[in-house]
Parts: sequence; structure tokens; C-alpha cells
Amino acid sequence: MIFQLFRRSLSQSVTANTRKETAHRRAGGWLTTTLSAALLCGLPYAAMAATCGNTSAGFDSWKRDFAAEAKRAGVRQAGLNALANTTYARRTIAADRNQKSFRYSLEKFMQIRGANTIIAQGRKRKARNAEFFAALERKYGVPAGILIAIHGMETAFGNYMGDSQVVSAIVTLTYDCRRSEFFKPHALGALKLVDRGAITGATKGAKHGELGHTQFLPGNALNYGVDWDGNGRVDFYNMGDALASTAYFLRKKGWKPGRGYQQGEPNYKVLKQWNAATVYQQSLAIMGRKIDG
Ligand SMILES: [Ca+2]
Repeated sequence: MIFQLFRRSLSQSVTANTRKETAHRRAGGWLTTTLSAALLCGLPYAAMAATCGNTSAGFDSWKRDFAAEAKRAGVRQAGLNALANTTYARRTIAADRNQKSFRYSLEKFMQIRGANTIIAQGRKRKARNAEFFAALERKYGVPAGILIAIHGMETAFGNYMGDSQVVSAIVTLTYDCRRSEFFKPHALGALKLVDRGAITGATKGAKHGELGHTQFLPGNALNYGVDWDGNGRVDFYNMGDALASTAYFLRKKGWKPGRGYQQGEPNYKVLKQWNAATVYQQSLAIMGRKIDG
């Protein structure tokens, strides 16, 4: 049950994060605009962005154009190879087209997301890993409760991290006309993560390319990844690295150490940076308090 609900949460999270990107995207007008811009600027068309598509038909030729763009953006050979090896992610596109909006009351949302289970398990996890969470709080100022609540909400503590190939998923979403511009930095991020050895073309994640224990989109993974266990590699499938990256993300988004995160307190607004859905933010604050309490 948690699995299905969890999938919904991803859709909700991505939908919320990309809402503003969808309004201005109209398939059809884009090519004309790009060509006009190319003519006006006197640039060869090959130097412009690759042309999106709504079916798998143009994917391979798009990939060749996107490879040139990726190279200009600093992607190296390993990332370019991973791009060349991507396949059109049908299940991702099917899931993306099938997204529904949910409007639950806070109480209902917490119930269907299994908040009581997350709180009960979360308290045990905090007790069992007390030194780890204390060390995270010392370094990033983010208390255990909120990190554990996120971990529980996103993947049921690492039990459901997805079965889609991350690079193919995020590259396909960038090719797809619906939200190309939103996903592009994450596709470039995924290719750079391949360059760094953090992921490979075979790495599995959620349908929209979210990675690891707390489901970072690849662009965020690139920017906020932390090698907590010091093995020389940022690994979002390692709990320590993933939770440290989550704490670092929140800190960089404005978390104030030692200040509260309940509604009306300074850190509550930082939760919005993690997920744009109000009920999600409210749930995190409540679960976090109960786990920390
Ligand atoms: Ca590591």
C-alpha cells in the first residue's frame, strides 16, 4: 500500500514543482520561435536547442542534437556515452501523461501516507542511529525528525526507490515536449553524475528520474550531493550520503540551525523548497515534531 501511495506522492511532487513550467509551453509554436531566433541571430540551426517530440519517433535524432548541447554544457565522454545508450522511457511518459491532481485534507493525506507508521518507525530509527543523526545536526543544523520524516515519506525508509532507469527517464522527459525546459537541467545533471561516477546508465530510480533514499531529481543531486561516508563517491543509494545530502539541501535553502520548523517558525518555509504541496509540508512538520519529541 505504501508503495502505491508513494508513487502518487512523486507525481504530486513533480507536478507541484513543475506547475509554473507548463503554462507557457505550447507544442507547435516552439519550432517557429526557435527558427526565427536562429535566423535573427544569424546562428546556424545546429547550435540551437534540439527539437522536442511527443512520440518515440524523433528520439534518436533528438539525442544527437542534445549531445552537442550537453557537450557545450560541459558533459564529458562518460556522460555522452550514457546519453547515446538511453532508450525512450515509455513507462515514464505513460506515467507523466497520467498524472492526476490530488486535493486531500491534511488529516486524510497523513492517513493515506501512513504517517503514524512513519512516526513509530522513525522514532526507532532515530534511537538506533542516534550518533549519526546528532552528527548530521551538528554539521548542517537540521534535526533528525525532519530528515527521518522525509526519508519515510519519499521511499518508506529506502524500501521503494523505484525501478526506472534514471538517465533514460530524465532524458526522455527532456525530449518530450510537455516540460522539456524544466527537465533539461536535470538531464544535464544526470549526465554529469555519470561523468563523476555517482550513477551509471543502469542506475534505477523513480519514473521521473528521482534518485535514491530521498528521491533527489538529478540536477539537485549534482548540486547538493554529499559524500558522507567519505568513500570518494556520492551515492544516493547509501543512506548516509542521501540523508546528509538532504540536510545540506535544506541548509542551503535557508535552514536556520536551532530554530523551529513548525508553522510560523523560521524553518517552516524551507520545507516548501523540498515539496511545494502544502499538506506535504504540514505533514513533515507534524511528523518531524513527533519523531523528535
Ligand atoms: Ca559516499
